[in-house]
Amino acid sequence: MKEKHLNLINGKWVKAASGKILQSTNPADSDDVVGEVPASGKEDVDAAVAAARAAFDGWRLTPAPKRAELLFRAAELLLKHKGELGRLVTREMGKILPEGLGDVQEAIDMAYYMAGEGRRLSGETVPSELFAKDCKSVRVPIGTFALITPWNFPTAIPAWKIFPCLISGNTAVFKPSSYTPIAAARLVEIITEAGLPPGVLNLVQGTGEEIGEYLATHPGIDGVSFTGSSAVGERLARLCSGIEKEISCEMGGKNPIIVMDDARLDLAIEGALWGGFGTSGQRCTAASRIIVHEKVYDRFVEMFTAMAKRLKIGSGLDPSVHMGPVINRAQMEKVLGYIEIGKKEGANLVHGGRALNYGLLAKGFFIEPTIFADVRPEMRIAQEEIFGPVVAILKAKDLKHAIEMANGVKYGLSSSIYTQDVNNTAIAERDLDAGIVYINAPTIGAEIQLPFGGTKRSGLGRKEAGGRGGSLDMFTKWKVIYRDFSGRLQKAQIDKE
Ligand code: UN1
Repeated sequence: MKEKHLNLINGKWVKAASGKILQSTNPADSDDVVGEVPASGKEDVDAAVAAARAAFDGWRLTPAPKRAELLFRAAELLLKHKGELGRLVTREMGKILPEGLGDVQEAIDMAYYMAGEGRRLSGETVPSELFAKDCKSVRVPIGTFALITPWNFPTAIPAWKIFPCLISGNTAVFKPSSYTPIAAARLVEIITEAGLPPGVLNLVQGTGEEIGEYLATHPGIDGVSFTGSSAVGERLARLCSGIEKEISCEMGGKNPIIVMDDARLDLAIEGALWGGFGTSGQRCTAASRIIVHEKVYDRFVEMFTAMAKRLKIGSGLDPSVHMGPVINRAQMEKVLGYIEIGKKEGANLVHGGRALNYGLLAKGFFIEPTIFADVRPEMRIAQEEIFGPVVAILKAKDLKHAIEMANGVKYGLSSSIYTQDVNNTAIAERDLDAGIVYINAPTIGAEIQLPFGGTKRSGLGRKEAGGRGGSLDMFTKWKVIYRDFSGRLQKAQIDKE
């Protein structure tokens, strides 16, 4: 069934002004057209930004607990539609169904969590040094945000942005990836069923080339929250600096799992398979490097390869399948290109390496789970983000050497260590230069109630998701209020009594 969806501007579902459309297809079967959406242009962005700006005052002045009621309702509606939406995520993006459902669950979790923030959003009240005077800091909304999201988490990442943005009292123009527009459209349809006032959340579908940069740098936009490639994020950050726009970018990763000689190898292998090949390696948190202690290196490579050989590849809707396709032909070619680079660099291809283009699989973009052993840290396949099912295994002499290699890349999003030694865990926790450190768990699976984001070229600006240092800092600014009720002029730092 082909779905047709529209843009949402000022509470109305509308076509692109040009009437153009873009189609979304199933990466497991390119004959399966999932649906179509408007291919928006600049005038559509202008209309959405104007609507969001017009809605700002009304929304800002709506008490946060009232805003929260709408978010609670949205969470309940998402829960009701979880099965439908999860299947759509799988059909449009390719990840296996349990992951599609997990994607939606992450959106639901974020909706409930941020709804709860409606009764917190707390600042500080502190004493004044002066008589009959009080002081407090409060969080206030920033204005109208551009929310620009990738295709690998078609509902979770939009939810990471939409819910904290709205609970804080901002309005939004949401531009999802043009590869997963249908899941984004359904997400917005479900959220707006909760009864959001017109203009608070607007949806503009289209390509990054056509409208991404235009939206991010639009004079009516006060802040930008972007998740995607480092190249695009860094470009947007450069463009936004100097034009008074808040910008936060979540970008790439080259996330390592360290496996020590005292690790439980069965656990480490299971974790590496999930971290490396889950979502076909298309997570910014994917475990694309496994750094193994030399004492267990050969055994690890042998056991890990044996397990990877058992992974069944196919449509994510087939319950017997472990790994789905990559998102599209361009991504498949990019990944295959990196596999060639790995071979040329002299890494040892121990498993996989090919596109699976026979039978039904030929209609989709399937790549074998691919493992390179004996990878040296300076090789491109150990340095650059591939965003596909390709894992590089490196050999370490000891923990210090392992951490050096783990940190020796330009990224620092997620990291992990498998060890049974408490001292090793403490050293890894202290010295891994990454936004997230997992102990005896792979690099994927961050929970929404903690900040999400990385160091170095993995992130710019504020972090996403919850907790102290999370996205409320991205979507609010601090205002400090002093109130003098002494009835006279008091001078801070100067008055003596
Ligand atoms: C991403 O890879 O872009 O931690 C986000 C995880 C997920 C989110 C990943 N909760 O793997």
